[in-house]
This record gives sequence, structure tokens and C-alpha cells, in this order.
Amino acid sequence: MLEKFVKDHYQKSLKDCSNEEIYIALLELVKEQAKQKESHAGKKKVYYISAEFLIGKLLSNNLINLGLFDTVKKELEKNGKSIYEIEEIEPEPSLGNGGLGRLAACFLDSIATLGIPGDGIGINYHLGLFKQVFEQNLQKEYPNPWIEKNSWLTKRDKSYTVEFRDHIVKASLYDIAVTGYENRTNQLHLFDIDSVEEKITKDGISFDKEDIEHNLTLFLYPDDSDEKGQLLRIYQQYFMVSAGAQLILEECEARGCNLHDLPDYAAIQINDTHPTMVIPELIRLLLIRGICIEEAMEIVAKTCAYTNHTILAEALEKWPIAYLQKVVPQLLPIIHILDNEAKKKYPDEAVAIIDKEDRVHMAHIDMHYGYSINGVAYLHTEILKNSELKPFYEIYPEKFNNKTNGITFRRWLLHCNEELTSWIEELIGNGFKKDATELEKLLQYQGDQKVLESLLRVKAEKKKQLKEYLLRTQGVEIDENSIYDIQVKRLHEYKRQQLNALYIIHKYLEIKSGIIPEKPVTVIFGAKAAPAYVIAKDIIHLILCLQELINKDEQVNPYLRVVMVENYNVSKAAQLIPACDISEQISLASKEASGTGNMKFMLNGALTLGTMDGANVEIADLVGKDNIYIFGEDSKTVIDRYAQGSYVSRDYYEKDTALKEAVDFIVGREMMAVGDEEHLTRLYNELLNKDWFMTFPDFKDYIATREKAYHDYNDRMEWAEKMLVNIAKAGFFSSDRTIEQYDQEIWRTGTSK
Ligand code: HBZ
Repeated sequence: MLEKFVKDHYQKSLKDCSNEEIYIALLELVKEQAKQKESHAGKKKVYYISAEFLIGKLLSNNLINLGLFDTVKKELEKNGKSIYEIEEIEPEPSLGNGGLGRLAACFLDSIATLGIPGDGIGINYHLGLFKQVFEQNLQKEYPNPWIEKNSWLTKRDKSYTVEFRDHIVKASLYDIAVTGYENRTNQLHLFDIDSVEEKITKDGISFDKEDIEHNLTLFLYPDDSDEKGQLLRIYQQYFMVSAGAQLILEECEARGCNLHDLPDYAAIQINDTHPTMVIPELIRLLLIRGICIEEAMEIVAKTCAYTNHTILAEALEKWPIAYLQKVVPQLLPIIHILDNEAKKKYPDEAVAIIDKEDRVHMAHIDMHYGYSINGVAYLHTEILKNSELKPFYEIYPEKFNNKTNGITFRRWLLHCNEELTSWIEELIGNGFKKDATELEKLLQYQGDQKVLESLLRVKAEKKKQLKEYLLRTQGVEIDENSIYDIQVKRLHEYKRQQLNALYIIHKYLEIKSGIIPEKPVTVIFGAKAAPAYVIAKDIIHLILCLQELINKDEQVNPYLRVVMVENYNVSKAAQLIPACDISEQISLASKEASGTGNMKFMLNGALTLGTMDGANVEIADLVGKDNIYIFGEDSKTVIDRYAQGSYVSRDYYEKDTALKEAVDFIVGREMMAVGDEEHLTRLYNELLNKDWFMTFPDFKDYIATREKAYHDYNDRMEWAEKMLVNIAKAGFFSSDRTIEQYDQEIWRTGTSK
């Protein structure tokens, strides 16, 4: 089919096309095929509004979803070409920071796959999350462009006017087709301004933050550590929601809505608080269209639903009224009305929209004026109800619900691990591709030595491929016979990459003292730190220094190696996850809302080493305690300790020699020889005097549990059985299940079964 396509379009045969030409041909072919699967919404449609959609490369996924992947792959092979080489040409859209953005992308895939009419609404950032480069063991940030002349974007002949206090801009609509797996095509609507100027960036990723005309859609979340950055973020958020709200009203009216019945035509899912201004904006637009304020408030409250992704107070947005006044003064009268009405009914300061310091609590708008509030894993939702959002739960118990996150198996199994997919297919057929719970059929092969051996062979093959990939892309050599122990996720203190680093130091010191591990270990990290997050960058520095020190040390490197993968992104995740033996999910209990990497690793046959946090709790429940490595204090202990304010990290340091040695090593002679004194000393002091995310209390148990996992690894049959149970039980974490629950319990479009 591709042969005919290139003949028609280029008057050339496939053999004579360059990989670039084939890539562009495939782009067009996919767009054409996807278009044929567009279909009208019924009455009610979902709008998933999000400041981030971390879609990653789309070519192969679209081919899989359209049922073309195998045919195209074979046709290319016949002509001496490789789909994998062509995949590499596609630039990667990194339109998100981490889990929240990736979740939005998985959700769009599942919405289309379940046949639900539902589109995404977001911003067409020209530069995705910065490109990370390591220089002198430090993270440096560079612009990360992704839009080329030919791309997934289709410019629509449609625009909306968005008014700020001091400018009016035109929001032009671009669409990216979202193909469902053997189902309908939906759209990801991304808004942009025509005047954006990529050339205004200088020295890495700096730019004039006040030049709104040229920077509005330039960057994903610019550094917002200062006022100008925060104002730009308000500009971006309002730009997205105002254009989005206009599009929603226009589409609903076209489907027959008279605006009074908007909740019958639209369910708007607000992904964290970044799109919260859609609530006052919709009210404003309904007022302009002649609906009175009381009714407008009611309509909007029946249309909007809010998802919370964090309990970290610093991540909950609170905008000073003065900032909103500078950017979107037209919303303030409405926000004041929302605040007054809420205060009349609920005088408790804890639930106020505008606080005593004149800041607007965005999440409070969502909770008072939305009909659903959900957390993203069982434990997270319980913590929201019982502590973080307790005052709201007391007022609106009926609004609270849990929707445990999920991942799309098309990308995180079928595409990233063809070998494992075939292995599963041979054993249980291909029903699992449509109904992930069918993976449980694998359980009948527990104890089947032949099957377990073949599973180990699949893993060994993926490990070999990762070794080759790291050699080719980063010039590092790893031992494919070592245990691959991987922690990949955004760099944040609560995720505790520093705890993993302390283990590495401990292990290094042990090897130096003559204690040789049973089996060599390769510890792999991938993480970007927010450019303004000082301690996170210090942790990266620590890891890079350990990498240099350990990999050069011939006494140690036969047994232990450290690799920090540069510029971790979606495609690197797809290389790393299938090759992993041990998945590090070691956040401080109560702090990781869910995690979704944990699900991807489990699905690919890695065992979790983790705390009882986020969705780890549900993984542990599903696989049972023999098939997971759990350590550390539980969320209740942690929450109580915070409440008492009684944690003193130095007490642990003084009492535990192994811990003391590991911590002291950070500022010791060996590290100073490869690292920078300022960074290392700051991190050392932070741990010793604060350790806000309580790594020290969990240190001992972490080491013991990690050692147990390494020991168990050597019984290959038993380990393979644990892998098998993890794969078999991963079906629950399909985002198809999550989306079915959103649809049945929140959106109620009446589409999914
Ligand atoms: O959302 C993550 C949670 O940390 C993770 O536990 C969860 O699995 C995932 C999906 O529900 N949250 C984020 O990724 N958050 C952000 O990336 C973020 C971005 C900009 C902000 C605040 C948070 O201003």
C-alpha cells in the first residue's frame, strides 16, 4: 500500500525514496486514513482540557491503532528499509513535564479506542520541555523544537479572539488526529498565535518574558520562579481556556444545544488546576449570551469536573488577585461573585476561594463550582478525603471519587515490546489487546518451566537491545548480564532519587571493603530537573559524579555501574522500560499521587521495589507480597510525623553508621575530586539538617529490601514466575479501564459499555 502511495505522490518507487521521504509519506498516509475514521459526536462530548499533552512520537502508534503497522513494516523490509530507522526521523513533541502530561496522552488514546466522542484542548507550544545536556556533571538546558514543515499538526481554518487587559490576540486552531485502536478518530486541539517567534530565545532557554506577542505559545511552562514568569503562565492558561471555551460552546450549539442544557452536551475534564479559569470564563461567555449569573453558575457547575494530581501544597496554584488583575481583569468580577457565594454558604476560611492574603485558590474554584473531584489512585483519594481536602469532603462528599490512573497498552506493550507481545499472544491469543484483563490467563503458566524460560529469553533480548541503544546513543557500555535496576521519572525530592544515590554509595563502599555482590548491578537513572529547582539539580550532579567515579574504578565497575541517561523522554522510556529487572518506585509514602511509570514497568515484567505509596499500593494488592518488594514507613506514619513536626534527620544520621558513612561520602575526598563543592555541600547540608522527604528513616529498610531483591534474582525460575504474575495482573492498569470508569461515573456520554 505504501508503494502505491509513494508512486501516486512522488512518482517514485519505495526503493528509491530516502527515509525522510518515506517518513513524510507515512505522515500523510496516516493522516488520510485517520480522517476516514472521524465521526460525529452523538449528543454529549468530552473535552479534556490540559496544559500538557505529552504525546511523544506518534508515527508507530498511529500505525498500530489504524491496523497498518505490520503491513507497513513488512513492506518497508521488502524494500530494504526499516521502520525503526524511519521512526528516528520523527521529532519528539515533549509537550509535558511528566506523569500528568503523559496521562493526558494515554487518556486521549483510550477515549478514541473506546469510541467515546472526546477531544483534547491545549496549547501548541513551539518548544517542548527543554532538551537536557550534561556538561561537567551538571544539567544544562537547551531549546527543544519539534514543529517542522511537515508535522502531525493540521492548521484549521478557525480562530477565536482572546482578550487580555492590554492585548487582543487571535487563537488559531491546530489539530492533531487521535487515532483509536481499531476505532474512531478524535482530535487534539492545540491553540497557537501566529506571531510567536522562536528566535527570541538566547543563551539556552532564556527569553524576554514580557514579550507576550512573541512568547505566548513559545515554551511549555516557562520558569515561573519570578513574577514575570507567573504572569506569562496566567497568559497561557487564559489563552487556552478562553479559546477552548469558545470552541466548546460553538460545537455544542452546532449539535443543537441551547446553552441552558450545556451539561447534556459537554463534560469538561479539568486536568489539575492549570485550566481552572475555564470556569469563570464559561460563566462570562454565558452572561454575554444573555444567561443570568445564577443560572450560568449552575450550568457550569454541572459541566466541569476536576482531577487532582498532587497533595504537595506548593504545587497547588494560588494566583495573587493583583496578577489576575494585570492579565485578565474581566474575570475578577466573576471570581469575586464565586468567592462571595461560597463564603456565604461556607464561612470556613479553609474553603475560601480568595484568602486573607488576596490570593485566589484555583483548586477551590474547581471544588465549589464543579460536579466531580477525583484523585488518581485509591490511597491518594483517601488522603484527599481524610486530610488534604477534608473540609471540602465534609461539604461535598458526593463529589469525591477515585479514578486510579492507567496507561495505554498500545504504546507501553504492543509498540515498545513486540517480543513480549508475541510471547503473550502465543500463549493466550490476542484477546488481551482489546480486553487487558485477559492477561490473567497467563497465570495458568505459573510453574511451567518452558514458558518461564522463554519469558527470561524475552527479557534478555530487551536487555541486549538496551545495551546496544545506550552504546549507540550515549557511548556507554553496560553489562547485559547484570541486573538492570531503573529509576526514571522527573527529578523531585519527594520521588527520592537521593535515596537511590545513598544506596549506590553504600554499595560502593561495601565493594571497596571487599564485600562482593552476588550479581553485578547496573543502576540506571533518567530525569530532568526543573531549571529553577536548585536541590533537584544538585541531586543530578551527585548522580553524575557517582557515575564518573564508579565507572572509572576498576575495583568496583565489574560489580556496579551507574548510568544517567541524558534527555530522558517518552522514546527513551520506551527503550528502558522493557529491559528493566527492578523498577524503583521509592517516593515518600503519601506524596506520589499515583505514579504511572510503576504500571509500565510491571506490564513489561519488572518487579517493583517501592514504598506503600500511590498506585504501588494497588500493585501490591494485585500481585501479592511475594511478587513485589515493599519497604519503608507507611503513609499514616509519615502524615503523623509531619503533623507533629518532630522529624530530626540528624538523629538518624548519628545512630546509623552505614547511613552516616554514605551521607559523609557526598562531601568526601573522592567526590570532591570529580564534583563541585558548592553543589555537593548544599545537598549534604540539606539532607543532614532538613531531609524534608524523610530519606533517613527509610534508609535501612531500603537497603535490606533491595539486597533481598538482588538475592532473589539469582533463582531465575522463581524470579520468572514473579515476572509472570506481574504481567498477568497488569491488566487493571490499562487506561481503557480508567477511561471506562470516567465515562460511566463522571462524563456519562452513554458510549462505553
Ligand atoms: O501526575 C503527576 C503525579 O505526581 C503522579 O503521581 C501521577 O501519576 C501523575 C498522573 O496523575 N503529577 C505531575 O506530573 N505534575 C506535573 O507535571 C505538574 C506540572 C506543572 C505544575 C504542577 C505539576 O505546575
